[in-house]
Amino acid sequence: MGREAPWLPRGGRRPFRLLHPSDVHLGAYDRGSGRDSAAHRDAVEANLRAVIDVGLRERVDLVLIAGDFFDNARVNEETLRFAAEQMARAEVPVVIGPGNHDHVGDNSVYDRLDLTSIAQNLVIQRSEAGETTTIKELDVEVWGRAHTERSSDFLPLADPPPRGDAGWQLAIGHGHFIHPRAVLRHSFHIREEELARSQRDYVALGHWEQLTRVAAGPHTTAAYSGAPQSLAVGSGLGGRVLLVEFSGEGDVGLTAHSIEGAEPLRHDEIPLLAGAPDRV
Ligand SMILES: [Mn+2]
Repeated sequence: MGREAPWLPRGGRRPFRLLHPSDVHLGAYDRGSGRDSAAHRDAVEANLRAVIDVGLRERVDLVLIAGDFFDNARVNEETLRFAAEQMARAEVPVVIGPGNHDHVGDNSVYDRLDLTSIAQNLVIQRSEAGETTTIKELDVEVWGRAHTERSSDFLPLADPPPRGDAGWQLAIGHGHFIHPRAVLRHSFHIREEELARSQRDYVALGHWEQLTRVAAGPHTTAAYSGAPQSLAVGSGLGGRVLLVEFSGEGDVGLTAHSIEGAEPLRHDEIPLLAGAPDRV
């Protein structure tokens, strides 16, 4: 925060507020999933409603969903419709960066129903090579690579293009941040050096259940929101969604809101994981 990145545009930038959830896993308990449970299904749906409620209450301007929004490609059609209705309820642009559970390509959950016909504010990023979504009225561009599940060595943050024309440059990454105790056999590596080189102001991360900031060089902020419903709830670090405030001076500040009414965690209260440049 309060840093002068060399790439910052001169003069002020347009302030805005972002909601960043990930790993909702909608439909994880649908009929036919092998985990059929009406009670769990209701809980997952309530989680998404609660996430959108935070966005409405906090008057966010944009929502970025950092992957694993759906649990699998066989979720019930009612789940697809429910998801689209909730996106529409957000009433601001919503960008989904597909993760490994809700990948694009062959047998994609996103090819079953045109969610954007119900939620006209929704953009689904579908390119494995990466694509940029422009939200002109906010002076924001969002870059991300979609998972296809074709290769386990997919690198979500590899080779982002240079910063574009918009004042705010964001990215979405769904993968496994490499830290000093990281398990390297896990797929979809994301490294501190890649985050720093990306020259993005903020990188919305997904794939982990637990809320954490990660090291991303001196000029980039990057964080996992964690899952709204998490095995880590008892730690106080699950059950969260991130509010990201971008100031006119170029600052990026996080607040982790609870979807269960616990106290919000301010930026510096959110744990920060170091990178591990020597681990290969
Ligand atoms: Mn994942």
